[in-house]
Amino acid sequence: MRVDAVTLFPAMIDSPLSESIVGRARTEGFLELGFANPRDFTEDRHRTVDDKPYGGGTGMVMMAEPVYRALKQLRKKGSFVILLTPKGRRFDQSVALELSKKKHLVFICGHYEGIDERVTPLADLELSIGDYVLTGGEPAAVAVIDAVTRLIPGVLRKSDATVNETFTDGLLEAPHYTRPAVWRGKTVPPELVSGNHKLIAAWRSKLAAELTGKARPDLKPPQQVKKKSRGKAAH
Ligand code: 6GU
Repeated sequence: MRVDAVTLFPAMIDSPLSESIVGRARTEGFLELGFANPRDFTEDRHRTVDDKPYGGGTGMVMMAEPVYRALKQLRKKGSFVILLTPKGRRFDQSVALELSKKKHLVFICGHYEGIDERVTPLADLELSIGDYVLTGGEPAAVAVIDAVTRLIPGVLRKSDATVNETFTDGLLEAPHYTRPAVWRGKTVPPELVSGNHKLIAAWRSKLAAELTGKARPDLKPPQQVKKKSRGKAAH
């Protein structure tokens, strides 16, 4: 997958996405990450990218033209353009899964008080990562690109690693444990050391349901599809 970001601060995205699994995905060619800096698309001596807001108020607003030109250079046929903004659709695992199927994503990162509203129609989707205010779209881009990259087939070594995980089935995951079996007097649930795979699976399902009910009662597991009754239907 190709991903580009329009940002005044490319290092805020490039650096965190050079580590760990996403860093490896980049060196192995699963993810190609590029940047366009609106500052490089200015023509005045000071390379101006922001100005005072019309109507007054605090802070500065990113000007439309340098963002437009940066985007114009990056956008190809089939590109999907995402504007990162706190007023966007809330990002979640289902959005990550949709985005992981695209060939080319372009993220527009606002900074300062935001971007001139007239660039909004250039985006296919406005996206927010939650109800709080960041200094800019860059940390949000990092979160979204991370969540999307690990869903690209081949990025995670265990092919089923994204199947049973938190949120994919609408539940939180059961807790994990590793050695030692007794740590500072605390033991591991006996089911997990039983060697009985059915028992382990049943324990994990039960714990996942309990944990979700306690920690995130707002997360409703998908409705079980009712089994069709056999033989009695008219067709
Ligand atoms: Cl996408 N941008 C900013 N600046 N703040 C945010 C956000 C995005 N998502 C949540 N807060």
